[in-house]
Amino acid sequence: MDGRSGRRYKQTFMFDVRERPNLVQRALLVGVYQEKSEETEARDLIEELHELVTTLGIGIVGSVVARVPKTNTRYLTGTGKAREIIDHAKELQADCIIFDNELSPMQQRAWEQDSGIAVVDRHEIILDIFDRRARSREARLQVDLARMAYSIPRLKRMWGHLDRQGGGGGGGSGGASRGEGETQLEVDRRLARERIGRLREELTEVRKQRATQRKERLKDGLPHIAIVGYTNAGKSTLLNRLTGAGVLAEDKLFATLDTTTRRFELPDGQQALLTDSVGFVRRLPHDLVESFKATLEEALLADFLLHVLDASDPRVYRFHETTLSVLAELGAGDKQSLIVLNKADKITDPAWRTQLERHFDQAVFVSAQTGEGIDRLLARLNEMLYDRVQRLTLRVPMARADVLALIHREGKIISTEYEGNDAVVRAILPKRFLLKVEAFRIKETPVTPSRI
Ligand SMILES: Nc1nc2c(ncn2[C@@H]2O[C@H](COP(=O)(O)OP(=O)(O)OP(=O)(O)O)[C@@H](O)[C@H]2O)c(=O)[nH]1
Ligand SMILES: [Mg+2]
Repeated sequence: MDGRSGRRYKQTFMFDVRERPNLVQRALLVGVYQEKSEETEARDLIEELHELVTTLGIGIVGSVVARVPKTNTRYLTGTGKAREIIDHAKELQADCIIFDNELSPMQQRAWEQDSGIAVVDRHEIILDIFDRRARSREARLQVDLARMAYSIPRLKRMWGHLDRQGGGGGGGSGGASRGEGETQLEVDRRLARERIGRLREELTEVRKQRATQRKERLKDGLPHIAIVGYTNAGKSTLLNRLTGAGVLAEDKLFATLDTTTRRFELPDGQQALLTDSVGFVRRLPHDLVESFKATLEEALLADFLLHVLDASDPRVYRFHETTLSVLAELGAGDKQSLIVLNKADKITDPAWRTQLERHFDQAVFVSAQTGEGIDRLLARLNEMLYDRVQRLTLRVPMARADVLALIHREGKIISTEYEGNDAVVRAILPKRFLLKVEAFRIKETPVTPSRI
């Protein structure tokens, strides 16, 4: 019974491109800005919205970027501009207007009433993309929660929309059907709130499991590196390249909505953990950031970040800034990080490479796809984690197989010589194991990272 009512929701709850792919096919994109200085930004954002909308398989028939010196509560734009945009949409036979700006539920309703077609905003488009991509239980719950939070204040609009669709033939009974709609609306709001409560409970459970896994990992004391970056930068491909994890990597926005952590080994033999997670985009809806906070927070818990950028894309500086601002929003703005300029194999213009080298002077160029530059990246990681290891010489009696095994397992052996019943081992060992081998230490040789 319960499951069935859940499904009914899914079908009627919100403007749902996923369930009704033929509902909209011809979208007009609209972006408005207030100050003259915001024009370039507004055009960039429309370009990004273009990509997001295309991801959903919706065709785009045109786009409007307009300056609106004073915002208006009813439409966001002034009445004249709204009329103009609606006329333009009609001319283009658009069946949907998609706003880059966030519309309040009231504004959305006003636009829909006046244009007679569906009107949505960037927020809803991103929610729909996340909805399509969510696979794991946690991602599913998080997306559902964000959708619910978005939908509650908009329920009226949705029912209005359906009423209009259903009631096309019986024009005279407007008053009665509105009364019915209102009752239905109340029921729906209550059900939606109950569902939010259930989703939160389930999420708490799922997160408990994750916290346990994290605790297990922390026990090992391994350094933890998180990969962050704009969506489609190549984060998952890099994780796969470094750790051999078989994470899905695709030429799609938001291919990854989950967190994957794998162990890998650095050239000096020390092990580290690497986490891949959700990509960022500009104006990531607040509800999504809220409900994905637990996933995104993996980045906060890492020792440092690998900030991956698609270096072959002319928008790379913007991608960089977007990621920095999302990190700041999450409270990870000041975390130590290393910039990885990925997709170096796709850079054809040497001047572009030089420009990037100047701009990101500490960055490492790599191609996660071909493996180019990966050695350099690993060497840099080694340097960054240098203070976590110790080079030492140990004299270990052969009978202490446990100690020899520990060095083998956790560190890197540089040489072994046998003297009587002892093994004299020169090795690099993570500092957290020093206590265990202290009794066998004979001398230390300091070493600079470059000699590792
Ligand atoms: N040419 C080239 N393509 C790459 C490289 N790295 C990744 N790609 C491609 O870029 C696309 C996106 O890669 P992903 O690894 O899925 O990117 P992501 O950053 O994990 O993306 P999201 O999970 O969507 O945020 C895929 O088609 C990859 O094959 C690279 O070094 N060179
Ligand atoms: Mg990914």
